[in-house]
Amino acid sequence: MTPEQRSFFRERGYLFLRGALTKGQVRPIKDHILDELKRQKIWSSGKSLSASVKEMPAFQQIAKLSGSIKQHDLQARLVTQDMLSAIASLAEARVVPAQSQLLISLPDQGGWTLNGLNWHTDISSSHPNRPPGIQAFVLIDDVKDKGGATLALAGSHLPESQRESSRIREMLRRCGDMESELRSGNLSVVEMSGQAGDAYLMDMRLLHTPSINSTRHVRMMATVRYFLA
Ligand SMILES: O=C(O)CCC(=O)C(=O)O
Repeated sequence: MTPEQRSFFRERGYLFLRGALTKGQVRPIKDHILDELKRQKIWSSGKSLSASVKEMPAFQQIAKLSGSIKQHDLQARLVTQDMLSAIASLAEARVVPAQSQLLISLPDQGGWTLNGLNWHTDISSSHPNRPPGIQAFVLIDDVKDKGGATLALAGSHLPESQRESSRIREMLRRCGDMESELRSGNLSVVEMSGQAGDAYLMDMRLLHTPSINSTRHVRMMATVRYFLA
């Protein structure tokens, strides 16, 4: 980890790691997801096989798919020794692994929007000046912009933003002139798109949300959370 990467992470609350895993490392996970979508009669060869799953509201669909498709040894497959060292170095503390899960959305969930998303943090932070944990998001397949990648609000981990957290969430819900409001608060929306094998490391104080997959491709990502020991 370079000093620049460490200071970027401290300031923005996330770090992009291009090619953290090779395509060969993520390919078996992609194949498993596609096999399971077919076996469970949900989606195959570019077609939806289940009207009930297809018609679910976008975020309910993600929860349903992520709950019904399990990958054995997901954490060991996703987190290389290099990634683990990067996480420990950014945390500046010992970390322990917590939950890991697949994040899957079907294609064509509707028009992409920043309206009505579900911005949240997963755990509350007992200490405003250090992350309670670091969450890794790994792209199992290429995810294009507007392809349902997780969105994070860079800068929202800083103590001044945390104090303003309810105002920021309200602003994100209203989605008025959001860009200029975000800029004035030194905040920016990061879309975790990229190519298979890319990864994002995120300070768990950052507000984040699932997003709408407006593309014709299944969104396949996976996540592992690490808590500070
Ligand atoms: O991309 C998604 O589906 C949401 C991910 C999320 O909110 C989480 O893992 O905490």
